[in-house]
Amino acid sequence: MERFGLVGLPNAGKSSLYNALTGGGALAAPYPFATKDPNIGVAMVPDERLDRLSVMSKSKKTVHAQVEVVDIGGLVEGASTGEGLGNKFLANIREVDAIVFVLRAFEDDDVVGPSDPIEHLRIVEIELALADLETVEKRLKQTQRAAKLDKSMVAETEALQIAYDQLSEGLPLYRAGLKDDVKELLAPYFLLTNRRVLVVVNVGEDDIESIPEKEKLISDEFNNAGDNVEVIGMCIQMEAEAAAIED
Ligand SMILES: Nc1nc2c(ncn2[C@@H]2O[C@H](COP(=O)(O)OP(=O)(O)O)[C@@H](O)[C@H]2O)c(=O)[nH]1
Ligand SMILES: [Mg+2]
Repeated sequence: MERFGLVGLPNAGKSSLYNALTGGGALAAPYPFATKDPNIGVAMVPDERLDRLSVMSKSKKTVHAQVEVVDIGGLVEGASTGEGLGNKFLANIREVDAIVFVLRAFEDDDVVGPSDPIEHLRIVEIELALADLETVEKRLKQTQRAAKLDKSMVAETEALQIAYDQLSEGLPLYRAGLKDDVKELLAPYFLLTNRRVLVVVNVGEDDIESIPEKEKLISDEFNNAGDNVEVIGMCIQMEAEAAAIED
C-alpha cells in the first residue's frame, strides 16, 4: 500500500486532515507538539466508477483502493539539527512514498503560530533540504574515495554531486529537475526531497471563496517543480467536520 506522510509546522492542521481522511481519532489541538508519535491510518480512495461496476456485476464485496496516511507530528525551524522532535521526526518521513505538505492559511487567534502559508512553506522546505544535504554530503565523501578505485561508483558519485549542488543552494530535489536516472541512483538513500509532493493549503472556514487565489499563490511558488508537485486548497476543519457526519 502506498504511504502518504503529512508534514508541516505545528498547528497547520495535519492531525485534523488525518482525521478527515481516515476517520481516525488523532488529537487535534491548538498547541504545538500535540502529536508526539505518528498516527497511522488507512484512507479509502473513493471511485464512483468502481461503485457502478460493482452494482452492474452484482459484486458481493467491493474493495476500494486504499492508501496509508501517516500523521507525523510537527516540524519546526531547526528540525534538521535536532530542534523540536528533530531527527526522530525526519526519520519518520523517510518511510513514506509521497509527502503531503500541510500549510496553514487560516486565521484564528486561539491557534498559535504563523498563518502565512508562504512562511510555512519556506521553513518546511529548508528543513527538509538541509537534512538531505547532510545525508548527501556524508555519502559523497565516501563515494568519491571509492570511485577512485572502483569505476562502478562513478555514476553514483556524479548523481550525489548533482544533488549536493542543488541542495546546497537550498533547493529541494523535487524542484531540481533531476533526470530519471539520477533519481534512481539516489533512491537507495531515501532522501526526503527526492519524491513527489502534494501540497494542501488549509484555508479558514470564513475564507472558502479565496481557495482558488490561495492555490495559485502557492502553485506559483512551485513553478520550477514540474509535475513533481500538486497543490490543492481546502478548509480542513470543514472537511474533518463533514467526515464525522454519517453517509
Ligand atoms: N479555525 C480553524 N481552525 C483550524 C483549521 N484547521 C485546523 N484548525 C485548528 O487548529 C488547531 C491545530 O490543528 P491540528 O490539526 O492539531 O494541527 P497539527 O499540529 O498540524 O496536527 C486545532 O485546534 C484545529 O482545530 C481551520 O481550517 N480553521
Ligand atoms: Mg498534530
